[in-house]
Amino acid sequence: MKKLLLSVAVLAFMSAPAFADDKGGKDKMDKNGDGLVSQSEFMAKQQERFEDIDANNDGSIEKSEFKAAREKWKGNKKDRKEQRQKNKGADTE
Ligand SMILES: [Ca+2]
Repeated sequence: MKKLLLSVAVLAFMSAPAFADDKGGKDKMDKNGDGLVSQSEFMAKQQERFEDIDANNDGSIEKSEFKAAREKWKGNKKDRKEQRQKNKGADTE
């Protein structure tokens, strides 16, 4: 049960930012530029995310790796928010 919950949490974590990055997640995943994200394009992105989270490259995500990735993502999200606010301030000056 614990593994199932962790798997669901990992999937939610991996999927959510896919559509929320600063360069438009959908466009970034749409490698062939047809305006659609195919299953293979989507899964390729998820594989990339899995490999990012699996810091020791053992093919499994441990709780500590998940936590570290989550903190990194939170930091990146905060940086993007600050950058947007800076850009917004520069536009109004
Ligand atoms: Ca690992």
